[in-house]
Amino acid sequence: MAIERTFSIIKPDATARNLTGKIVARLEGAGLKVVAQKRLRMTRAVAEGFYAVHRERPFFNDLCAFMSSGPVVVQVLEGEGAIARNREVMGATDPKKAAPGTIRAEFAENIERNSVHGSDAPETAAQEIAYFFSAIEIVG
Ligand code: 3AN
Repeated sequence: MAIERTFSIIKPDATARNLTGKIVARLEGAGLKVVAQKRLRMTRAVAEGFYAVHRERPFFNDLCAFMSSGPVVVQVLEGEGAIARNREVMGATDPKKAAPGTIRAEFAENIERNSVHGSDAPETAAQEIAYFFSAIEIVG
């Protein structure tokens, strides 16, 4: 399988509980390498731009309010099949459905406050990485 890059967010519910290191350890343990990382607070407009694809969904407003409610850690992860690997280690969107041992099963509070984001396809990974990082910030 090819080496890929994917985009990851450690969400405000996780930073509020000081779980950044524990989540990074899970990602690294799954064979993913952190090749870029920064902590920031999204404005409402930045969150709305990031989640524009969900604009028509009933949870869009709450999701953007949550994602701009506190600090996040945005990351670029690199590894073999990184996009699928990251989604495996994250677990299902709804922590009640997430497999045991996954980040969401262990740490997520509910379907919205679910601790991590990970890109779902190569096209979205490229878009999401470019939304937060410039090329010189990513060092493999
Ligand atoms: P995933 O992050 O697992 O790819 P998406 O892309 O379907 O899931 O949803 C984006 C984010 O929107 C989720 N991570 C979650 O925070 C939120 N979300 C998704 N579905 C719901 C829902 N039914 N109710 C509330 N929030 C949701």
